[in-house]
Amino acid sequence: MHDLDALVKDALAVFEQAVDANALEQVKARYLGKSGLLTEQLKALGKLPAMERPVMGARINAAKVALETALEARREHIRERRLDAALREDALDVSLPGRGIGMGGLHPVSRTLERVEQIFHSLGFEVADGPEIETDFYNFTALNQPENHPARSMHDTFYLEGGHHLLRTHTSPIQVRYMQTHQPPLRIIAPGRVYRVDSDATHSPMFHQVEGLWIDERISFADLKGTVTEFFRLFFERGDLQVRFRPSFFPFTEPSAEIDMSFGDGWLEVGGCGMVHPQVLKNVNIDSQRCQGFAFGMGLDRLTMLRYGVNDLRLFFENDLRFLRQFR
Ligand code: 2NL
Repeated sequence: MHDLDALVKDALAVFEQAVDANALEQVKARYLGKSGLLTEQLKALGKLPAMERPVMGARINAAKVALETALEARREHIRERRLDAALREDALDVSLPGRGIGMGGLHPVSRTLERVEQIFHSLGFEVADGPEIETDFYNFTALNQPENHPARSMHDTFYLEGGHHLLRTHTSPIQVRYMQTHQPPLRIIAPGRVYRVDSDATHSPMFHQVEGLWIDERISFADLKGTVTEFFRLFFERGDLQVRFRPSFFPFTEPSAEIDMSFGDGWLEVGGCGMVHPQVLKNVNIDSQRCQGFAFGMGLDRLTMLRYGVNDLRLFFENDLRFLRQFR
């Protein structure tokens, strides 16, 4: 008798200790399993005198019901605890502020390009485009560049495998293609990436250029000076900016000049220009007796450095957000 009460009391305590479903089924077997403690009591019933059996049987059954009730209660408790834990795990605090979508911005060189396009558009120029991979003809031959010119060497120009194609070294080929498909009057700028074998603080193997071209029946060097001067005054927002044209040489223009602008006490070279060489016009089937015009070229990266006071060209191509964010 006493034995049975103690057994029930023990079992209830042990069930309470079980922390998960597995542990609970293990301890259940210890009492209610095939050779569990309570099962053994039932088996022993047969050995009791017949008179004692009904009373003892009823008591054992009551103990069994008590254990099963306690087991079910504990199972339910464990289930609830598991659900609570899962809910807590997945909980999200809907009151937290969102992470936000990072605001992008234009690269400083892109900002310069947009500004250059806007200014030249106000002066009546269209924007032309073309491939970065070019042939020898469009990059050099059409531009009156002699076969043995040093710019054509592998030391200065990136040639593709096979040697038939190259990465354009200036945006002039855009203008050559445009002249092949359009007759004067034509007035375009040709901006884009260009490539040269060169790399230091002031030279990147890839950089950006914008060239311009205006061809009609009587476009003169005076038009060149007026257009280029007006561009630099608008770009740097200085109506008193001085621009000077210093004699120079390019195979594709005659006469040719370097473009300098006033900067502090001195001058800064900001581009090159000239009257388009008659041979270049002949190469694209424009009548050089009837038409003439000017061309110019300048570096977009250089313009950007001057406008924002950046002293190392490489900063534009390292994609360091601490640098780029300053231009938003
Ligand atoms: C410079 C010099 C220049 C040109 C580019 C050009 C284009 C054609 C015909 C004739 Cl299709 N000329 N372009 C002319 C003179 C100078 O660029 O210092 N660029 C950064």
